[in-house]
Amino acid sequence: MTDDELEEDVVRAELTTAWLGRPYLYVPAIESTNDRLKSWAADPAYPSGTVLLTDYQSAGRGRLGRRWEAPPGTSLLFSTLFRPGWPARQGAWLTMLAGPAVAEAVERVTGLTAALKWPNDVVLPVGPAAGREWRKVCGLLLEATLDTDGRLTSAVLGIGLNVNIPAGALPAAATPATSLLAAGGDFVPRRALLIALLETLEARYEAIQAGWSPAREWGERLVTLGQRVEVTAVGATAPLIGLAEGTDEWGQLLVRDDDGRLHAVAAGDVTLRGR
Ligand code: BT5
Repeated sequence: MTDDELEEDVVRAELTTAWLGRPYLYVPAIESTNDRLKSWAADPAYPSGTVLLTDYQSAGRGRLGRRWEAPPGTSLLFSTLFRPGWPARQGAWLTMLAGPAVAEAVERVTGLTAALKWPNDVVLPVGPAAGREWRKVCGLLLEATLDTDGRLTSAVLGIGLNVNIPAGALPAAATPATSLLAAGGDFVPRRALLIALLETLEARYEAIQAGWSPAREWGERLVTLGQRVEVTAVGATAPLIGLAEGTDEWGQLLVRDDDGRLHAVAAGDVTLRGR
């Protein structure tokens, strides 16, 4: 048994959480953990907190029909089922709690510094403080189902975290990719990282249930804020260029364009254009 194995018996033996990852389900390979867990979401036999993890996805997905690529056995690729019952717009909070949870687990286990890029990336710094670049180490994919009252009956949160992908095997991507191995130089035991991540996720979800908002912690980790950005909003015809001034309670990015108008962007892609 190595500390990199993610099979059910070894993970269950070390799991420290109360309900997140219970059950914890592992398959060696699958099309997409999000797709499979979504197909199970209507079945009440799968409780809130169910985790499905794999070592390889043949059809891993990003947002908007994009692909998520990772060589077998190199990453954390998993999805978690939640049954929040929250109002629809609060759904963004699942992404907003997951970003800081991933960043904290990465920092705790590897000692690296992690940050967030709006709306759904975890990034690592490259290069000196002046002229620093950010590379994507993790992507989040949230897919929710609403009931007729507009409440979130179920939500599947997918996490793809590049752990031990060698620098030469990183996928070519719009936001340049990195892995914990490529950034830190050391092989990272995936099981310790997974256990830490399930803990940080559970703690934040429970804090929300107790009345906490993830907006502030999330906003504080966003490298996007204070930057000149080009935002391609979902459904928009032309990109919006301006200063990313802040975010609101529901995760929308507030961008001041060059005419001084403030725009709230709910979903889209951002390119950082420097200060
Ligand atoms: C995301 O989408 O970043 C969400 C990724 C979610 C993946 C997880 S893995 C477990 C679960 N099951 C699934 O099927 N998916 C979830 P988006 O922001 O659209 O970014 C996608 C883009 O990131 C792609 O178009 C590539 O440019 C780039 N990309 C692909 N693989 C990557 C990787 N391993 N590391 C960094 N960037 C990558």
